[in-house]
Amino acid sequence: MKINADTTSFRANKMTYPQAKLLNSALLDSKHVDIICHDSTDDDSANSALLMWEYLNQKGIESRIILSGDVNKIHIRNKNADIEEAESLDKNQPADTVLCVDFSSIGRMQKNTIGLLKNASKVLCIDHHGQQDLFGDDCIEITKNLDNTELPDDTSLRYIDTSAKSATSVIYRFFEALNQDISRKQAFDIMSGFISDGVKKGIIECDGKSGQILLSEKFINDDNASEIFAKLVQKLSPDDMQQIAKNVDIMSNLTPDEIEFYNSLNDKVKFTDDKKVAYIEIPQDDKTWESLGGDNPETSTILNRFRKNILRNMGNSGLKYSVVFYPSKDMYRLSIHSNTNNLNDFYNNAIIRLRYRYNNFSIGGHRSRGGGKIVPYDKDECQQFSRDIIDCILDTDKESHSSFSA
Ligand SMILES: [Mn+2]
Repeated sequence: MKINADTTSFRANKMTYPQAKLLNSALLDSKHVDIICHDSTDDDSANSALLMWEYLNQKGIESRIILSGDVNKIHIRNKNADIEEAESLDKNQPADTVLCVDFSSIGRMQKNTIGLLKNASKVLCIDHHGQQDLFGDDCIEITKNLDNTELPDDTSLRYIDTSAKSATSVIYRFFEALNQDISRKQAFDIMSGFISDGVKKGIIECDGKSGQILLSEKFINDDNASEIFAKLVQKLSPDDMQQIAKNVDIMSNLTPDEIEFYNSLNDKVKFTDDKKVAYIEIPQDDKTWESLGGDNPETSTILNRFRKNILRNMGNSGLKYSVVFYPSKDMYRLSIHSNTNNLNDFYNNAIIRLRYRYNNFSIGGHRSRGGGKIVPYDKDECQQFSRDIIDCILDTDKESHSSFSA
């Protein structure tokens, strides 16, 4: 069932005691618990799994963590936990209890884990994603911030709070409801998932070198997030916070090849004649791009940093837009930053002009940053696409300028 409420008197979504008790007894009444993370497991999913694994371990319940993707890119404190990669999992293994952490959609499951779910005698879920197609109506899905008095009386083995900023913070609410004190180690894991997802959402910024964590206004105004953050910080040392910031700050953890690629962008950048637009085109068959693993968290962070930096450094000399064109799976993408705060006009113009010219064209985002894509036929079409986009940026810019002077 879905719980919606429009309330302005929100304090923080707590988990109710009956809800926590139901999940807890289902877990403790198990012979073995398989804790499944989502495909391309990230820090939030992995840390959620670790928190639950350690909890079960402490209670004498056998369990293991199943994660997938590039395990070396995940940051978890306790690497001695029982961790298995989904890629090497026996598909037909029977399961006793399955606990899904940080996903509730079949589309986010590594295919080898689906069998476990089907064979399990009990399936539990702790999540914060709105994309929910695994459990149908058989779940509690809290989609809005609720006042304490409005929390649902119903309970379910699948608990999804989409107002939570990370799956680890839903687990925080689980321990809180059970009146379990949070240890420093647990606080570290909860914070790791929290900061990692927060950075992705853009409500937190991290500097791995100084260990600084900057909270956006949006974050501070979110009672649920700021309450959990404040409670976790109390448990952690400045060194802990620095370590977490370092783990999440991708730019501080690049490989030598990635750093070389980042530095090479200065040679690759081109400018339009009027110097308003800086842009980079990475062709579909680019070997370096391929060797770095194509479009992934590292390469997209590098390109993002490049766009922001060049605007910051050259904004005073008239640069208004920075754009990168790059291949991504079967697509050709563009990402754009602008200091004009007026990209909406560009998106609208691009849609009018290019919608029928390109296969699967889409574009959009925020006023200062956004992106688009096509599914191209060949390399030539990619080049044509970047020319069309640049033309569209320049024309839109001229229009806005003439409307100012008019
Ligand atoms: Mn998450």
